[in-house]
Amino acid sequence: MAAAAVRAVVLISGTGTNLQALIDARAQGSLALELSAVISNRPGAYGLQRAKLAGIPSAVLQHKEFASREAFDASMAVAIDRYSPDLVVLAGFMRILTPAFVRHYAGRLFNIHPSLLPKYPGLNTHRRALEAGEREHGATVHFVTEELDGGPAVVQARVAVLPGDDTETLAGRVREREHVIYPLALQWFAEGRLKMENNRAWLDSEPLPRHGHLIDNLNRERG
Ligand code: NHR
Ligand code: GAR
Repeated sequence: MAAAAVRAVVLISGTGTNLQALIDARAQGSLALELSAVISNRPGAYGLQRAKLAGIPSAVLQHKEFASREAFDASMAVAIDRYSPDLVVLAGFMRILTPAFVRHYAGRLFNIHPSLLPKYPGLNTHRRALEAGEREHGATVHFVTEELDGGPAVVQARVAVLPGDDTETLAGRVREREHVIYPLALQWFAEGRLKMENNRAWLDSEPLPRHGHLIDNLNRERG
């Protein structure tokens, strides 16, 4: 008998290019995850179209329609748990999650954040990195904990900041790497190789470095 599929629910707020990267990785056979559902807090999110085109069920829960973050998160958990997922994937999801929600999915809740964490948690990371004159920037896949963008890192991709970069060009270069590292990290989880324990990420029973497994593109880009 074939092993039961590992099931993921993906949460989005926007364009959904990371969702698309997961859909494509799955189609190419490099990601052994069933994408069970996509949930958006914004009805106009283009990622909902991507889900539809890929034949993935979707739902919209608008945070504005709830009296509190707690009420929104509780409804989301109900919507998610209908699909009995093994993991929950934040892919450009823009609402901070309550401690109760995060605890409910502890060890099976992932985010991709557009910075080299622990640098630049929170919003507007590309602008802040440019303003600080950083020569390197990137993205980090991490386990989500109650500490915003502070959970254990799994994979980090570094890109060069190039002369003349603006937030758009830099974000584009980072996003291209996001589309590589998110499927990679989630495939490790799907294979049962990746765990969170003692606030640390473990791959094949070895602790990962604090910044996660590093994928470097600096030299290639600087030429
Ligand atoms: N929730 C917890 N508890 N822990 C994390 O690490 C989380 C999280 C929820 C989302 C993604 C994160 C990112 O990668 C993420 C990580 C939204 C905000 C934010 O300030 C900050 C970080 C992230 C996502 N959101 C505003 C809020 O009031 C709303 C902003 C908006 O709607 O545009 O929730 O960057
Ligand atoms: C990505 O760059 C992701 O890292 C970032 O938003 C973009 C979503 O793009 N996430 C956050 O900033 C979370 N607060 P996408 O919708 O095309 O995947």
